Amino acid sequence: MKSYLLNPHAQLFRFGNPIETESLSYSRDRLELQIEASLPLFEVDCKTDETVLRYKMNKGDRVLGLGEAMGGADKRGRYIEAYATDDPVHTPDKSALYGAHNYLFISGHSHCGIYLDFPGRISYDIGFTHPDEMIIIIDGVDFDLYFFQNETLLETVQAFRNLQGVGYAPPKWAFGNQQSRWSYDTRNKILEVADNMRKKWLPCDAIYLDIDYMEGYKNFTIDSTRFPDFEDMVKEMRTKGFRLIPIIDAGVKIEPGYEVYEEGIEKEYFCTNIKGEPYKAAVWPGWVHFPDFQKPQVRKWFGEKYKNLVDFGIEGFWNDMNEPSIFYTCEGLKKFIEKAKECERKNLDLKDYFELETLFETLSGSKEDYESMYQMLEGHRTSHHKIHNLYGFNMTRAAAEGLQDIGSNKRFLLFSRSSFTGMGRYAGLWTGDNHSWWEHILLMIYMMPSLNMGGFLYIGSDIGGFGGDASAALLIRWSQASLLTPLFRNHSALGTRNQEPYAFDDKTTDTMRKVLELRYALIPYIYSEYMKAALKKDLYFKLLSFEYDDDHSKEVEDQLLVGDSAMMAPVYRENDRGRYIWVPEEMLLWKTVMNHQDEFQVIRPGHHYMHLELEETALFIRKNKMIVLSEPAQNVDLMNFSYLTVLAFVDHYAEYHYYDDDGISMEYKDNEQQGMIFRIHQHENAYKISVDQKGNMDVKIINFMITNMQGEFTEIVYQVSDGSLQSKQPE
Ligand code: MIG
Repeated sequence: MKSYLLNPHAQLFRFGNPIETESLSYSRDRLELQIEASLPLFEVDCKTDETVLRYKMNKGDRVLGLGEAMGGADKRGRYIEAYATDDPVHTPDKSALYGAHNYLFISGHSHCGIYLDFPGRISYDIGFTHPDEMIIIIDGVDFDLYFFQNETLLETVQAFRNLQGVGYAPPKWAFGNQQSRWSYDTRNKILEVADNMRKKWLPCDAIYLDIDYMEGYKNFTIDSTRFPDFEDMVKEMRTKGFRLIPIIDAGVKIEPGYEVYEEGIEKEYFCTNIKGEPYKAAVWPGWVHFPDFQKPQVRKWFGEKYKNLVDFGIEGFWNDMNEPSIFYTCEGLKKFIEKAKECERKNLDLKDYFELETLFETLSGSKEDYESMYQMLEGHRTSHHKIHNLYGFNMTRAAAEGLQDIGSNKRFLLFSRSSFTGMGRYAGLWTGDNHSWWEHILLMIYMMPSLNMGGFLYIGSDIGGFGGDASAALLIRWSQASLLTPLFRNHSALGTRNQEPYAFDDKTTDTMRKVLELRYALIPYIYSEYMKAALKKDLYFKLLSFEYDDDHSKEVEDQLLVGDSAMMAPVYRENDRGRYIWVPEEMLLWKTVMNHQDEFQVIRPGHHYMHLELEETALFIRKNKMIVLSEPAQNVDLMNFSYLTVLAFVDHYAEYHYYDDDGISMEYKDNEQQGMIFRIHQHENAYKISVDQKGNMDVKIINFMITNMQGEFTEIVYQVSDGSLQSKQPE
């Protein structure tokens, strides 16, 4: 083992000879070799083909991180596996989901964290077997272990965030409401959704095309019977104010004559079996091959294919089935059929019956299949199983790099189902096939900050739940809880009840309109905070314990700090008309109420019960902080960001960097200071406001609404003309 000092708060311990995953992005020229440094706190046991890490947990230690996983934000007491899995039933006992996120932070008397840069399977027994012991088993001996330590939890996580590179920036319209379903499978159905949205005044920016838009589930093709004149349809939708977002799957259909298949075969672009023949598995299209995204030339080739759809006017994609999901292979099916034949007409005992059942259940996503698939790694044929967790990451990287070449200076919407740390530089992710269960609202709340720690910023869950039938109340509460999630998309599975915001009764439609309008009003703040987090490698979602160190704040997992100024505390239980909240310092509660004026209330520090009817949405503004709003519209393109409202809660002094840019180009990259700095001083009940502008901004009017600690409101309107600021009100 060799060890390097990256900076005072990050050390790299290199075990053996790890492969380069490219999950992190930092300059490696100044690595300082440390002689005789040893890994703090963890005991390491290097065996022949696996490595075991042990850590003795102290009484108050919390274990945060691990991204997309079941359980609360604190993972203590759980067993988790990093092995990308397509499991559509997220029950509490599931150990593996779609992504592999190998970072965790231990927060107790002191704070430290690790990141394991290893593409194979890792298991985390976090006090599941022995209550005070964390046992991590890495399925290999070659890996990089990063160790982080700093004064505070936030700084410790930032030491990791700092190695991750600048985050993915979606176009600004991607912060609008998006409507999906498996499937709106004809042109008419898409039009119907669009028209319903507009007719009912439900703001919406995008409608999704699930697998049925393709011809025979072949990537980059279009079923021209269901979608005649696709290009015209894309245009028509754009005039109506919607973008269409098609899905792309990992598997390439085996079909002679199909361009992607033919090219892949000819150029040997597919994963193989041990003999070097293209590996065959079944997914939606029937038999498929999987592109070997480990090869740079394959990434380039696949990435360029997105042009087929971009040429029709498409501006966003979602990558699915890229764990990669396998329904079955010949070998798996054969084993099952043999067993079934053996059982035929037999009086089955328990053992036989369960063997049969297990064989059937493990047909999909079987480890044996992944073991017998091969990819090229640094010139060597390597079992896919060993680098399994990189597959979705590299598929999505291929797409991102392809789109960058195709669009040059243009941003695309892109997110993926499977992921590995580092994918946050290229794209976002959604949390996969949740259910229309109340428990899954809470699961989403837990996942958001856990994912952020790993640099996944453009994230969200299927609002209303994917599997199962949603009720109106579930959809409303889920939407309220997603008020500030960067990705805001309602999606549901084939055969489930319709759950568009207009699919229930009128009252639900009205409530949903109110929630969506609030979402759109908040887009200046959401976008500003998102972009700052991406550019400055910071966090967008934070647990309270990242900012407040009182004992209660450490416990709270169902309230989140969002960006610099806001806290959310949604209601997520059926029939609840309010909830308990912990308020660590004075905050301003903003409640939107149906058919009434919004309510504002200063909440004192402490425990409170907050009443919140189904039709009401709550948002908290932190002390000496502000949020920026503008008028909602039917889509983001129609919003006018020249007229802003700043809602501030000021004791003595508050300052805010409002970031904004054109929302479509790549020019944000060197402009992290772009925007306006608002400063509000309070002195003897009068406010002094100053506004500094950096870069091109088109802000004309700013309406400052300031609340003091007593809950008294002051409104000051500013006009920006010729770059200078004038109060419209006499001083
Ligand atoms: O096996 O494309 O998670 O969002 O609607 C199901 C159909 C395949 C899984 C995705 C889901 C999508 C569905 N896909």
